[in-house]
Order: sequence, then C-alpha cells, then structure tokens
Amino acid sequence: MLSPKLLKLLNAQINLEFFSSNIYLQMGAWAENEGLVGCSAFLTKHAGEEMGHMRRIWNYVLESGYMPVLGAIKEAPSKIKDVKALFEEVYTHEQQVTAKINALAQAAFEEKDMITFNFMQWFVAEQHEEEALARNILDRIKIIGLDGKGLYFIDQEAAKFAAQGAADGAAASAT
Ligand code: OFO
Repeated sequence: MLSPKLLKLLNAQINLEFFSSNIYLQMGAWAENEGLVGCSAFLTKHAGEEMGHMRRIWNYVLESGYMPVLGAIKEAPSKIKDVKALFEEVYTHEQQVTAKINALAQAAFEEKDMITFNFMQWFVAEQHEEEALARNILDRIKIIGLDGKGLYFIDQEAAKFAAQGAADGAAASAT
C-alpha cells in the first residue's frame, strides 16, 4: 500500500524521468546536428535509459494497486552553447534528480514503507553511477580541451562510453 504522499512523489518522479529522457533526446539531436556522432549516441542511449527508469516506477505504482498519472512535461531546452555547457547541464540535471530520489527514499523510510524504500535503492545506486559518468566526461573535457582536435577526441570518448553502456546493458539483460 502506498500513502497519498508517496504516491504523489512517485508520480512526480515518473514525470521527472520522462523530462530527463526528453532533455537527453533533445541534446542528442543537437549533437548529431553538430556532427558529434559519439556524443549523440551517448545522449540518445541515455534518453532510452531514462524512459526505462520512468517505466520502472510506472510499473511499481501499477503493481502496488494504483494508477500512475502523467502530468504535463516541461519543454526540453534546445539552445546549447557547446559540448562543455551541454555536459555541465547533464551533471547539474543529474544532481537535481539525485536530490529528488533521495527525498523519495527518505520519505519512504520515515513512513516505514520498507517496500518502497527498498525499491528506491536501485535508483540511489543508479544516480551515483550517472553523476560519476557525467563528472568523468567533464574531467576529460577539462584535460583534453575543445580546441583543435580536442572536440574530435571528446566525441570519440563519448562514443566509447555509449558502447560501454550498451555492452553493460547486454550483459545485464543476459543474466
Ligand atoms: Fe533516471 O537516471 Fe538519472 O536522471
């Protein structure tokens, strides 16, 4: 059973995951348009993952005997200055999502709803990984820079991350 407060928070999180997916899909389109196919692959794959997160919560609400409700989803920003600004935005967004996930887990704990608290642990771990990944790319941008061939190498790095994530996903679905 879900309390009205937890149900509201879970619905809000469904909405946020949907928004996250739209943000990354839009960023992927920007990157593709700039000829940054590695960044585009990384971001588009990330958009798909966010939809998976949305689905995970959606199904949890349904399995708990409630109807998930989709609210209005904000417009994803489409004006992006450059790759550095883009990944800074990814990092900031993920930090904001982490705060929401933590608040949801804490609310479940305070209500002694250990089933929802346990359900949220997957998201807590996922946010840790996603923040680390965004920081990692920002670090590479700092080291390599965007001048000259820098942008090309950053795009190559993003392509590697996209391929690595795809390999991890395939291994996880095979187990
Ligand atoms: Fe949904 O994983 Fe980050 O935002």
